[in-house]
Amino acid sequence: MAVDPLPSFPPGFLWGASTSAHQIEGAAHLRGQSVWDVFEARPGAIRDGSTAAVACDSFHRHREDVALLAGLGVNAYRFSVSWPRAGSPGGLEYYERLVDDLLAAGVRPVPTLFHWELPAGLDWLERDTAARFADHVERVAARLGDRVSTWITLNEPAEHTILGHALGVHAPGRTLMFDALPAAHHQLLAHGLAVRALRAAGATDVGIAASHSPTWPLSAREEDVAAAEFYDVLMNRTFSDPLLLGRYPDGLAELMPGDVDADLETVSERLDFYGVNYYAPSLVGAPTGENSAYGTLDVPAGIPFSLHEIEGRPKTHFGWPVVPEGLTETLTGLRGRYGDRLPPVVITENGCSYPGLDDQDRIAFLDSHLRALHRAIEEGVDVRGWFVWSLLDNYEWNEGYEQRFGLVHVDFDSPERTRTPKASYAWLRDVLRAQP
Ligand code: IFM
Repeated sequence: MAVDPLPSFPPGFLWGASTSAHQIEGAAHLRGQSVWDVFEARPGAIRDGSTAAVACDSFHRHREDVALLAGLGVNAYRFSVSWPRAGSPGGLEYYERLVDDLLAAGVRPVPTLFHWELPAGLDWLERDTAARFADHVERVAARLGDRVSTWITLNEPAEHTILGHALGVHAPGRTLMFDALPAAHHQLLAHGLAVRALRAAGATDVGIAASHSPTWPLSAREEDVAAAEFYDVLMNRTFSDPLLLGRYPDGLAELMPGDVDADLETVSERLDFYGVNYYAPSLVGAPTGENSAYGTLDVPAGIPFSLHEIEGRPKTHFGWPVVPEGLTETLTGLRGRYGDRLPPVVITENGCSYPGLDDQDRIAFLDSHLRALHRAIEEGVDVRGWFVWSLLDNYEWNEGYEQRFGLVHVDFDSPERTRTPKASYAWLRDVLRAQP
């Protein structure tokens, strides 16, 4: 464990913890179905065969979660509003109770309006889904807007597009490969419409949570560099360029549906902050003709790149390499590429999966990443906050309950879903107490 105290972060820094609705709420019988409920019923879709029907049961136990946040000493909580729940009787009341309890505990609520649980029957390949999302956002903002100032539109449209629509390992389980791109465009359009709807409802602090993985070429060989560039475009810039520059990387606009130029004006509505989810860099080479792997994800042969293990680094339980300087690189890279078009940044997710209550590996991970974040600030990147992923062990999508990202252990075998703070919880609490 590191012993040097962490450097001080700027005054007013947001210190938060993140979760998402489908991963923690449970109470599936009290909301409409989402594409994830449908996907989880497919044999073999979820590694441990589980579902999120109960998960951490936060729907019934959110007061315990709020008490844990208060005890941790964070000043913000990023949760998500489930679209199917918000459209079900009693759904918005649940989020009102959560927001009221957070405010009473001195914790800023930071809701995300879409974290992958699309209502069953809707489809991101359809343009109309973007307008339906804007309606959902309007309804939620009308109900919570008097108490919520900071909003996140979408979580990781890249992962939802690629894992869910191109590779089929996430819901809705489509394997469309490059034909999945319209799902990206419609999510981006939905984001832009949501920004407008939130501003019309009086919101003044609106952002998105986008995943970013610095892409390292396997070698200096031309074909590896070209494959890495392709991967960077696909995973990062297909989303960040339209959001921040109002245009797609070369060659992509032609593949998108509709009046793309007009849509891009909506997509690139000014943001108050840009949320970055950072986990690890990607080492990318020319295609090998074989399947390749990133952690536990198989990437099929036949796509124009291959993914490679980053050697010589510790790995999380998920198999992801621990590379804190990748966070500094991500942030300085974003500033370099987007310059003044990059709004202040908030790290909306950063964390790791490890088993056990005495999670010294997680402490080392978080310590090194906070130092890397501070280096980016010293190098001039305007970073306003950091949210750990995650407050609780939770339902890790197609991995089920096997990957534990929480500062707080959840006993998924107990009817009470007993919560037990891990060593990392006490560590982060002490770090936050020492901040100015
Ligand atoms: O659990 C997920 C989260 O829902 C989105 N970002 C990555 C996390 C870890 O895989």
